[in-house]
Amino acid sequence: MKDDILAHLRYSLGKDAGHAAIYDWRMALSLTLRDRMMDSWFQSTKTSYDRHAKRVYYLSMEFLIGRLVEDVAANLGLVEEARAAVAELGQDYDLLVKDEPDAALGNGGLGRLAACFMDSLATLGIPAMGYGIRYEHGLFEQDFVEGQQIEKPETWLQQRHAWEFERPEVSYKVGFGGHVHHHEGKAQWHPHETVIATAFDTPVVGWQGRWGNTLRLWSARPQKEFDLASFNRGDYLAASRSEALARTICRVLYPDDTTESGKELRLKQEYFFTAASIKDLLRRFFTDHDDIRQLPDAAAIQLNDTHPAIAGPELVRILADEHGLEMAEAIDLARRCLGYTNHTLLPEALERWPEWLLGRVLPRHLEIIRAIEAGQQAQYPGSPRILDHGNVNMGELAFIMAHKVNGVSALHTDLVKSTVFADLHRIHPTRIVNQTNGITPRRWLHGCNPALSGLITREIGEGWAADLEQLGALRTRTGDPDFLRAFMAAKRTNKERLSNWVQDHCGIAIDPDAMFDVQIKRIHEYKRQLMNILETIALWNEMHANPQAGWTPRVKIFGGKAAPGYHVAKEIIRLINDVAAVVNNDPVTKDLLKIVYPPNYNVTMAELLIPAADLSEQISTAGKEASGTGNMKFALNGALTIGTLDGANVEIREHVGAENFFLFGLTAEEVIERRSHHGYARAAIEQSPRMQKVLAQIAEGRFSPQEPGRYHGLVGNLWDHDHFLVSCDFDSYFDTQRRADEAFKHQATWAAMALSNTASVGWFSSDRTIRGYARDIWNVHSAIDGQLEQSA
Ligand code: CR1
Repeated sequence: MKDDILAHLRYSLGKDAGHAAIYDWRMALSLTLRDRMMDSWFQSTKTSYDRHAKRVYYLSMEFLIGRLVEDVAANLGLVEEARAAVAELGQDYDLLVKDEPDAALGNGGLGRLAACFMDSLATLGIPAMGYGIRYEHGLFEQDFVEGQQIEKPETWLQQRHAWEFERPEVSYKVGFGGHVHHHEGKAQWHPHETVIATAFDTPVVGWQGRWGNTLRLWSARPQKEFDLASFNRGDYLAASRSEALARTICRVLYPDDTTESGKELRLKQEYFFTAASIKDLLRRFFTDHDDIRQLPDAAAIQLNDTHPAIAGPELVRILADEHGLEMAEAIDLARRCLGYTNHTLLPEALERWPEWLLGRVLPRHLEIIRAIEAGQQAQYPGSPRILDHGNVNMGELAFIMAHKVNGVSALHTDLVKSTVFADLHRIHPTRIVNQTNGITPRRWLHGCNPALSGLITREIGEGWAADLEQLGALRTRTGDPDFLRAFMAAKRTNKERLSNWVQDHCGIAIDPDAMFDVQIKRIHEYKRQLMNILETIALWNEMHANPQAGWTPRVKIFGGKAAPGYHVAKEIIRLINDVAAVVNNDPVTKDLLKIVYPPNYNVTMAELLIPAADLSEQISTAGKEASGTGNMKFALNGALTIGTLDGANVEIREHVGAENFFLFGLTAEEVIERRSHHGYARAAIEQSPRMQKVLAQIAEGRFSPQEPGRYHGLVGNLWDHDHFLVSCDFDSYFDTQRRADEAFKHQATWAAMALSNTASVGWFSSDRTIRGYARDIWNVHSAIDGQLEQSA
């Protein structure tokens, strides 16, 4: 490996060892590891072709990949060898690992889920391809200036991306606008603008390198490089018009998380990558088929939320306009290929495009959507409308064009059936299925927590990494004091690692013996970071008044970004930072309470924080969090959850046992009931002196003395509206936190509870999730024997 790294340094980077910068070394190491993926990758592709295997095509606007060096090295079993080779070359392996940009081509859970799925598909040996967009700028970089979030462009592609292969020959035209020509019952779309989609492939090799799939990300380039005639006339702007469209299409990831964005550019992004992906999979299909009617036997196309929902009409367009199928048959055939995953019930997140806009950008697709609508209404009169009040409802479109629709946790799926898609569910009672989310144990235990995974492997062998339910064997160790001590020692190692990092990066000294209480996720009202900071203030008040009362010392850790246009979320960020500035400087509570909010939370930071957490905050308003996946990562790494009965919390609690989970708050049903009472927030606050005091302090400017009125709006909204019921759950949240304090004082019992979590969440592996999709939705098989037989 050492020789290979040196060869790459010389021949791929053009450097000799004496002049190489850290970037060069990291690239040389990455390319060396990439080389070692090739045999498995080629062999997998060949096997898929030889067997005419049905493939999964996972269409997603987001893949939140993070760093890859260690991930690849671990999957190939090469970590020790790589570390040694780098050391022999006089370099620091950990520094090289840290030099890699965190590829943030996603916003949050939806994008990270797609990345975990790619890992599991490869590990299970399921022939699959992920399709997405190669954004030039990933999710913005967050900084805090005077406690306020500011956004800076992210620049991961300013340096070469080590893992990808550009495929200039894999290019397709994607059109926009123009008109439709109808002649003798045939339709022909003549787009007005065209861009070229070019593929960039990243190999994704699963555990132990047994199988490799491809993540194919599309980049846009202009059809004509530039218009030389215009250029020569001196009209430089006209000369580069087509270039401008192409560049903007894959310029940035939209930073909205669960909010709809009505931007024409976003619609173009969605169509761009969907159209290229469908062309690509059809080209592959025709290499070994000649009858388009066999497509459902060869391709399972999964729509990750509605973002690629235009795949339905696009496939119908190709089948009808290019292959001459009757419209009804085309619709039916397309449906048999398509599955749709719903990730949220928030009404503001359900995509709707103005009909005029969709018609202008995709005129033929609008006609097809009308045909789909007409077919549905003819067969099921009174069915919910796709076209409605001048809008195109992408949720209804995706539902009607999919043979299976799935939610992402048991509770969420029930709510999908009873709320957003209630009427469609009545018409199609077998279409909606549940597939509870999962996480890859390779990155989220083996990779990020060497201390704990080493201990587990010594205890039960290493089979757990590919069969996470083997962790169940650890349940018998909850009564073994030696093992519990070792388990807590691993936690302690991770807490020390984090404490050092916090000291270096935030300048805050934290005590590894304190309880590390962590809430990391996008900032959103429904996720209730606001309730967490209010509880922190209440706790601080009581600690300050009575510092000798035997408190459990706490470190409250926050991480997460707000969508740039989401004003309230940004106010919450500022409040957390303002409160931190006051609390962290209080000499009375200095050994009892600290608040830490490092900026720019991302996958890499999650890998540091999660293994060090004692308490996992999963406190959303019940009925609002579709699943959550951070909740699974924390439990797997031995944190206890404080949480509501929301999303996958419900199932996590069932697996770990009620006695090992700090439950509080209203249920989803109670939330709905409570909202029907006029003035519920005011009534709740009036019954809580503790909350009243906190709100008064904020409103009086206790945390913003330079600008006492800074949070009037935020506080006023809690009294008068409080749509997410912070007021109603506050007291039970506070009390439950004190129960957690008590439990933490008894470290031996705490250890047993924490171990019960690790031992009981094997079911939340994304391998189990993917087995479920393979069986219930895709009807695909593993190319590795025995891989799908485990429970799904
Ligand atoms: C949900 O909010 C879920 C992920 C992945 C998010 C979260 O609860 O875990 O999806 N939804 O399923 C989302 O981003 C656009 O919607």
